[in-house]
Amino acid sequence: MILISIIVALITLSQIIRIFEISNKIKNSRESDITFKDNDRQGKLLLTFGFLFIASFFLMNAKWTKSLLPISASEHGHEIDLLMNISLGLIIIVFLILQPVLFYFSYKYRGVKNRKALFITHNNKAEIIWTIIPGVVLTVLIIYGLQTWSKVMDRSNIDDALVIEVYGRQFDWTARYAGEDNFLGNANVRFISDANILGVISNDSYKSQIFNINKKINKLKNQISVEKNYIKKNQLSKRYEKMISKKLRFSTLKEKTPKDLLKAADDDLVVREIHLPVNKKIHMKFRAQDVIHSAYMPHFRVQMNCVPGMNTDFVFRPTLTTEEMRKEVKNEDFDYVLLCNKVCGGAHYNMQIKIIVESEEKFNQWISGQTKFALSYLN
Ligand SMILES: [Cu+2]
Repeated sequence: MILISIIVALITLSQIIRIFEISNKIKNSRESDITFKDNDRQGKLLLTFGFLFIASFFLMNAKWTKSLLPISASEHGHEIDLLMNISLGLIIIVFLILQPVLFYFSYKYRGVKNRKALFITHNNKAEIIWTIIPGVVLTVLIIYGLQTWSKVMDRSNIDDALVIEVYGRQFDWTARYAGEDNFLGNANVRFISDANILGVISNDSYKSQIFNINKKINKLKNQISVEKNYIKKNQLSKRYEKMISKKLRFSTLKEKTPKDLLKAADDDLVVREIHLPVNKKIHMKFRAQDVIHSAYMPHFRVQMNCVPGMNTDFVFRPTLTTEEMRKEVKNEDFDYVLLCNKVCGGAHYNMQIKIIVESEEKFNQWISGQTKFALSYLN
């Protein structure tokens, strides 16, 4: 139906143009001739369009301004907002001066009988003015932007920051707190198992992996010793060799991990909900398992890509607790959230984890109730 309508519309249009051409022929005038009546009509149309255009700007502003970023709840968030507001403000001011003038002048200086256009080929003064003013404004804006950026990305004095790892995979997030030593243990994708979804390398996770591999190796050994069929025996031997080299890989990975990092993993806490103490510096480190994800926390003005095989991080300080924010937005059910902001697959839209910002006492209470990584291997 849509296709047919388009075709019919096109045919109609071509017919109208033909009629126009024929009527011109009859009147003995050329198509390119422009009468003063045409000029007058075009000028008035431009003015009308200009009015509607500016009106639509105000209308869209009124309707959609609330869809911009939510209230900022982090220290650097206010600086990013200020930068954004100044840039956007300048653009709007220039827009509101230039656009109405453009349309008004098109109307005011439309072709009228006996009015002749001025013929100006060049004006140095005008050239200098319209080059220097935008040049200076843009330079100031860019320097200001770079300064804000380097302030936001500042990595000095982060030793006292609370270290949290955020781990993305299709389609959920897991967090790991560094524990009492505030030091995260190493992790590797080979160490991932049902009990260790982040692949943390510790003495316990190594032992558990080796235990499972040994079990498989022993089972294969027994199978090989009783197997009579030559082909099957061969297949089993190949699997046996693979298991042996797998075991070797685990040992190498463990040996490569410094002793203090192996220990550092023991007090790590793997959790499915992020808690942040208010007004404390957070050093968030990001990893991904499968594809590129992007950790986005709109209220904290934080977004960082999570890339498999690569470590990224961000330092920020939340300034409003969940309770305070609930009052601010007048919504009892409000919760901070970390969303995936990179289309990463089928359930991307639902890839999120709740964040709770609370007082330091409440935070300590919560974290003392979490299970240390080493203890998760006890049972
Ligand atoms: Cu994702």
